Amino acid sequence: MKLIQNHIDGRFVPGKVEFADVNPADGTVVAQVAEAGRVQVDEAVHVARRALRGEWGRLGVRERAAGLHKVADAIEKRFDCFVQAEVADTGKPVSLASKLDVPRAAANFRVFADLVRLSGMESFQTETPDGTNALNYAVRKPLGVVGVITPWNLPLLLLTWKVAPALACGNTVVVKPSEETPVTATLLAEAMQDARIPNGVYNVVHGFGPASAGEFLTQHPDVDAVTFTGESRTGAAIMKAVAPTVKPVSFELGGKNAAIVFGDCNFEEAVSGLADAVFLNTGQVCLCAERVYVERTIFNAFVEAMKQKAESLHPGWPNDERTDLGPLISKQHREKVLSYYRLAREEGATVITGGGVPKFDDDRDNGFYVQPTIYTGLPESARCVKEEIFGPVCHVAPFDSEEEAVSMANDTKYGLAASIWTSNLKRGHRVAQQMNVGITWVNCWFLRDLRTPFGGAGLSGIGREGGMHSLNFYSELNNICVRL
Ligand code: NAD
Ligand code: 6OH
Repeated sequence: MKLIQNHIDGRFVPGKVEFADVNPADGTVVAQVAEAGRVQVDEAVHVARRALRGEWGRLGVRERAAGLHKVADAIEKRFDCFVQAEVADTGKPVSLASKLDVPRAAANFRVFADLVRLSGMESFQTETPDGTNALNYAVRKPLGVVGVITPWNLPLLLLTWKVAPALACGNTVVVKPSEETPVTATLLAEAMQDARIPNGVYNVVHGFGPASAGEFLTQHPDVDAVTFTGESRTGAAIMKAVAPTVKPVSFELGGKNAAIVFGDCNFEEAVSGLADAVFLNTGQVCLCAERVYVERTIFNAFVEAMKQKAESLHPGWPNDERTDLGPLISKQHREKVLSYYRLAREEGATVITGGGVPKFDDDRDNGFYVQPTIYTGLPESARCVKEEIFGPVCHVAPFDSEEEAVSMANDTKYGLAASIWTSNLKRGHRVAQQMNVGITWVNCWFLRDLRTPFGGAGLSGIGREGGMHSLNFYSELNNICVRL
């Protein structure tokens, strides 16, 4: 059986304990994974610190940027390998991994390589009482060793979204990928070697959160900053862990995102966009819409059209090009999603479609598939309308006025993303500006420009990444004031 190892100082190293990496499509074990203990996490942090003082720390911005482009080249060279690894680990359709996850990983390196090379610095000429003036300018320095902790839903995309800007700014990293999806982070170590990124700059430790590699990394006194994507509750635990050493954090957390569909929308485009927003990656994208508010004039037609979309999805084997709905990530996550399917009924929902588990009569019955599901009829106070489910499911509710729609959409402790569907652009802007979220799409969803701010309000996160926001998080600014 294949062994997925830790990667420390350019070497692949086993662990004392191993755990299984399971294929969610049929429940088979695809590999064993070496769990890093406290000693190995300590070693990874130590070599990452040492690498800061070595060749990597002496490189100029242009050389670092060139190195990151080579990492992108190396990802593209191993494209099929990355796609296959991501498909086996997550169960996501091969079409999705090859259109979204792997191309975005390469793009993450290219965008931040270019951005850091082309970005200038802040400067101010400051007047002094004697008229001699002073010049202020800020220089960027790396934070140091950055701990990167990532989830299982878009494993390589989300890991590289953080690793690329961290390296662009001259840091070294110790990454702890999700225990559910350890392979692409490990493959990335090979791409780093192809690109001749010096040893110790990119290190991987495998394991779980509490009392395992995740916690050992966040608690480590020699880690200078932690960047994390995952559940809001995990973010809270990490905040506690970093508090004693006052590490800066960047958190991209959960959501309970709303979509508002106005009667004047382009109906076909809205239905098709919303079908993506609800079901893409089996609903396991933090930006997915789980609350859909539809103007009453088109409510029945919209629910019927979404039902047809849900029922036309093809929940096949992940490697089948026709598959557009994979399984959930794990047995445990399926239990959670199914518990919400049950709860929705107890809370009085009308089941428009789905609500259960599909039957295949082949090995997929040992996997973690669920039916795409649409509910209506729940009160806004229902737990299924308030809590993140993270599955292929939404609740659709009618509204009668713009104010009512805005008020329902904003009635949440989360604040990640929203989408507005209307052909009245004036209304699109007006409503978008009232959304208490970090990202609002108008007549589209998950359309990304990597230079834009990305992050969430409330329980959905702390800070913004993307473009200059990433460069600002992953560097320490030293303002220099020179008397002229
Ligand atoms: P999770 O929080 O369970 O795990 C994420 C990572 O944190 C894993 O690597 C895990 O091992 C680690 N971890 C868990 N407990 C830890 C601890 N105490 N200390 C240190 N590390 C710990 O999240 P998940 O289930 O993997 O991912 C799904 C969640 O991620 C959803 O809530 C989703 O909304 C969120 N998410 C948010 C974004 C965003 O950009 N806002 C993107 C993707 C996913
Ligand atoms: C959450 O599951 C998706 C996050 C997406 C990004 O962070 C991104 O940069 O597109």
